[in-house]
Amino acid sequence: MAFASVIEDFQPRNNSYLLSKAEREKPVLKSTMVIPKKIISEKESYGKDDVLCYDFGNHFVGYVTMHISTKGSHPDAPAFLKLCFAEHEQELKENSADYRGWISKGWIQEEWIHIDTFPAVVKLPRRYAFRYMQIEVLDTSQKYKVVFDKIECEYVNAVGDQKIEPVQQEDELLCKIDKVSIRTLQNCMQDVFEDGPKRDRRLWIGDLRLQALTNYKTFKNYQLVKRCLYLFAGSTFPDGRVSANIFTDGSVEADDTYFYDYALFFVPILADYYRETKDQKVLQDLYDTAKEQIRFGMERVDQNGIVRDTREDENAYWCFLDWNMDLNKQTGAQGVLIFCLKRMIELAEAKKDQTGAAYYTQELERLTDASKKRLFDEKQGVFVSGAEKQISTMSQAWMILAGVFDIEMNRKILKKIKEMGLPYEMLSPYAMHNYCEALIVCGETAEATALIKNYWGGMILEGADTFWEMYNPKNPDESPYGGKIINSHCHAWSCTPSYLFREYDFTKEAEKK
Ligand code: RAM
Repeated sequence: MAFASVIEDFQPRNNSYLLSKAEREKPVLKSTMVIPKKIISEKESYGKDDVLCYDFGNHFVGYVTMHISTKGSHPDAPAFLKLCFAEHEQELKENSADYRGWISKGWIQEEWIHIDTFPAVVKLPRRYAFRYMQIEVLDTSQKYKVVFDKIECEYVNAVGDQKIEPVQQEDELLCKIDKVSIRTLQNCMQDVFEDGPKRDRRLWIGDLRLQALTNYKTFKNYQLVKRCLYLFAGSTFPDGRVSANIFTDGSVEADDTYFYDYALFFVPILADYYRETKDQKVLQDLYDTAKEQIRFGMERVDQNGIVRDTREDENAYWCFLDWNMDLNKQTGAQGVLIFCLKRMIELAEAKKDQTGAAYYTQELERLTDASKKRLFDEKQGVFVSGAEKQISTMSQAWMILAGVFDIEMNRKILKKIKEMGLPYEMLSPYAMHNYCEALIVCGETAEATALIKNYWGGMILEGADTFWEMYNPKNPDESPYGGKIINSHCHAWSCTPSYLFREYDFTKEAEKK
């Protein structure tokens, strides 16, 4: 399994003007020193086969330094240590040697190190995302043991100790969910909005859309969003398509992965940024990139006004939507395109591009009508997707978010899909967010609240300090990669409860009844 076949000799198209603007917005990271809250061990000095674990009491991202001395005779051999960093306690119980998944085991946060000279100050070169740090002493010698005098971590992120007003919620669990959401977002705000500070530690555009929205309601760090927009526009596929993610380690380079929905999200991200800032210069610089993404999106629309389904040369991830491999993406993709066309009209109007606005409005109508006519199954009262006419929750969610029907009809669709037992399980907080927002725009805030308490609250019950990239309450071992040890437990696309609580009026439904 992989997202896409590797494109040989892929050369991203880099635009030095846009990339220099991205560089200008690069944040200076704020840092604080933190030390463990407790140590799980009773000993003072450690020799062969001893294990100890530090609990930092919360999730941190940063650089660890160990101050180590010795006890006994003069060290006559190096100390040999194995270090494991875990975001969640459960990770410490897993054995990395058993991992056989399809993405690199290089992401597993563990090190084997030798220390030759004492006393030693060992500053580990890698940045870790963790709460727990376990040290296994593989060996010292019969003549000496090691003493860990001090372990400390330089905690880094783009926002530092900026305090966020807690959301007005009486409910204790909802307050906790809000706090954990904010911590999740904060720890992912580094040089760029990272998807997860353990993995992949880079800028993904589907994640960015939700991070930016939550950021506007909390940290209000416009500079970082601006930087990320310029990065996506500044390094693209050679034909101008926006890549699903960007590497910023060393030189800036677009990855050779294209997702239909992700590229289109450039449009709402720019439109949201413009709504927030009214920054004309950014609009001027990035309008054409947004236009291009709609053009590529429209290229896939057939003469009947419907986005074409998976082609022979593509796998299930031509469009992302969620990690559920069985999901047919056609109708979801159509919903995303309509959703983005609406936002493109907004951009065209802001840019005073009348011809553009007229064209997008006409296409919006064509695609909306076609969706009603060809993708909606009157008999069953829901949208269907693909040749197999698959009925999935994600298809309904995106058609609702796209506003293909009015609110009354959308409520009926929601009712139907619930009666059907929400087919094609949502596996990620990302998909769950989109379903949740669909409920809210239909006025079902009580139900959305219950879902947030159940789903995000479920992670808290399982000990989350930050929210995860993947959570399936029915299958705790769920991993899209073929091994849970590689999953990220601080993943920004799961931070959206803090956005939803502040964007929508959760008392509305109660009043209506
Ligand atoms: C994962 C990343 C990211 C997501 C993509 C689809 O590998 O962690 O969060 O956007 O896949």
